[in-house]
Amino acid sequence: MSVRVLVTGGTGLVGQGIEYVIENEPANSHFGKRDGEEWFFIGSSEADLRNQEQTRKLFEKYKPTHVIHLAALVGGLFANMARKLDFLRDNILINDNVLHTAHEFKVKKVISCLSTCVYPDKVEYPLDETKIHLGLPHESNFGYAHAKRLVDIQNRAYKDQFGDNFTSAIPTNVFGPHDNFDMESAHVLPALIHRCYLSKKNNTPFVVWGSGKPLRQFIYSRDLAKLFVWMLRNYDSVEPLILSVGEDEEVSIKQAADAVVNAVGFTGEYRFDTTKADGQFRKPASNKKLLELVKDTGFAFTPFDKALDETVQWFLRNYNNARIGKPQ
Ligand code: NAP
Ligand code: GFB
Repeated sequence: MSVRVLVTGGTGLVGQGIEYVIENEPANSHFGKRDGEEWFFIGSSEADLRNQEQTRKLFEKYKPTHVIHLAALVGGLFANMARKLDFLRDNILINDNVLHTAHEFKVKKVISCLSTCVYPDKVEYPLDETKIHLGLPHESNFGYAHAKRLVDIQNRAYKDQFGDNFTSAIPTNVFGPHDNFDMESAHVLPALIHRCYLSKKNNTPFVVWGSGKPLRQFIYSRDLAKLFVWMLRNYDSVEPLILSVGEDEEVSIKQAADAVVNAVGFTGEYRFDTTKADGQFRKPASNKKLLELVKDTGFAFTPFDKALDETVQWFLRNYNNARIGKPQ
C-alpha cells in the first residue's frame, strides 16, 4: 500500500526537522523512511492554506493518504502580544481548511500541532493531556491558544460524526536549524542566538528581554521530528499527546541565556531589560504518557547543550539565507 505523507508547514523549523530525520535516519528504521512511503514538504508558496480553493488544489495535486499538519502563523511572546487577532484568525482559517479538505479527501490520518501555551494559565501542575480546556490561557497569547485548542475540538467532532482518525501533538517550546531568527517575531532561543551573535560581532552589550526568571522546557526540532514520525505510524487515538523533554529539564530564561552566551562564545557585557514582558511564568508539561509509549523505540533526547551548539553552528553557516528579519 503506497503511503503519501503531506507535511504542511514543511519549510519551517519543525517541518525541516522531519525532512532531516526522514532523509538521515536508516531506511525502514523506527524513524527513517519506509519502503512505499513518499513525503511532500510544502510551504505557503505552494498554497496559502487560509484559502479553501488553494487548499483543495494542494490535496488534488498530492492526494495524501496521511497529513502532518504543521502550517500556522507562529511567533514568540512579543509577536503574539502584538497580533492576537491575526494569530487567532489565520490559524482558525488554516486549520479548518486543512481538516475539512482532509475529511473530504478521506485522508487516513491527520496529526495536527498544538503547543503547551494553549493550556490554562492557572491549573494544577504538571500539565498533562487531560487539562487543555480547564480554564483560560495566558493573556499574552490567547488568540493563538484558542485557535489551537479548537483543533482538539475539531478532531473530536470529525471522529464522533465521521470516524476520521484526526489527532494532535502538543510540543513545548521548540528550537533548532531553520528556525525564525528575526529578533522582532522569534521565540526566545533563536532571538538570543541572533542578538548574542551581533553583540559579539559589534562588541556591544548582550541584552536579554525580561527578568530572566520565567521557566521553560525546550525540545530540539530533530528530536520532536522523530516523535512526529513515530506518532504517524503508531498513534491512533484522538487524545492529544504531549511531546516534551522531562519536567526536570525545565530551565530559567537566565540559564537558557547563559547557555547561548557559552555556545556563541560571547565574553562581553550581559544584562537584562526588565522593561520587556516576561509573559507566562511557567508551563511545566509531563511527558509521562509519551515515555511509556516510546519506551521500546530506543528514542533518546539530545542533550540541551549539544542541540544548542548544533543550532548555533547551523545559524553561523546559514546566516545569509536564514530568516533574520531586517538586516542589522
Ligand atoms: P515556522 O518555522 O514559522 O514555520 C511555519 C510553517 O507554516 C512554514 O512552513 C510556513 O510556510 C507555513 N505557513 C505559514 N502560514 C501559512 C499559510 N497561510 N499557508 C500555508 N503555509 C503557511 O513554525 P514552526 O515553529 O516550525 O511551527 C510548526 C508547528 O509547530 C506550528 O503549528 C506551531 O504552532 C507548532 N509549535 C511551534 C513551537 C515553537 O516553539 N516553534 C512550539 C509549539 C508548537 P513558509 O515557510 O512558506 O512561510
Ligand atoms: O519563546 P518566547 O517568545 O515564548 O519567550 P513563550 C519566552 C521567554 O523568553 C519570555 C523571554 O519570558 C520572554 O520574556 N525572552 C527574553 C525573550 N529575551 C527574549 C527575546 O529576545 N525574544 C523573546 N521572544 N523572548 C510562546 C507563545 O510563549 O510560546 C507562542 O507566545 C508559542 O504562542 C510559543 O506557543 C511556543 O514561551 O513565552
